[in-house]
Amino acid sequence: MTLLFATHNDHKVEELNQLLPDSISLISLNDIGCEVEIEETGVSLEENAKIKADFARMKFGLDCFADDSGLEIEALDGAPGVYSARYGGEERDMDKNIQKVWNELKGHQNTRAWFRTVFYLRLEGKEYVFKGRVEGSIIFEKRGTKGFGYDPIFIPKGYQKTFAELGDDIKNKIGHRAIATQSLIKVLGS
Ligand code: ITT
Repeated sequence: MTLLFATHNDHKVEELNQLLPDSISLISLNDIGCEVEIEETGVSLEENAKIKADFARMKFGLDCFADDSGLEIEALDGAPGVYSARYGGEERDMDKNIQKVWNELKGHQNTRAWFRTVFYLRLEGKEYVFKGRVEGSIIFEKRGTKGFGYDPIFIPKGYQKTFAELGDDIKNKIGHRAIATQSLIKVLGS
């Protein structure tokens, strides 16, 4: 089956393509030439995932799903959270986003953090929500070149390296989207 993934983030598509069986092929908003920036006006990952999936369903009339994810830091009361993509400013610059995390976290002993994702699936008139979460901690330097976003400053619990050092093999086993994808696969029935 072909499923529309309502995202402009090619890193997410690449991750999901590695996780899904060959019988499910994804097309993204970039693949179908949709350049519209969907306004993520929700105050939670759940709301934004729904906004993105509903937009794609209305515009293209296809079964689809969307993901909204974010990094949540305990000492910052869950920030950047739903604002992860724009934490350092509207230009969505990851260097600025990471610098802001470091500025805000400076002086805190507690570096505990987690990534969280919410998938919202619209399939054959039904709606489904799947969630995934991975625990870890923040470091004050960037390490590694794999992955994307906050991966170079996030060390998952039980490891000594960042997601950007560990790469796909580990992230595809323990990552937040990997966990949510297991539930997605069950519903898609493959
Ligand atoms: P779409 O909305 O088009 O799907 P996006 O990049 O804007 O793409 P989100 O709204 O879900 O995605 O924003 C989440 C941000 O959180 C993203 O830009 C990254 O900075 C960060 N993030 C999400 N998942 C991540 C991951 O697995 N590793 C590192 N950072 C991640």
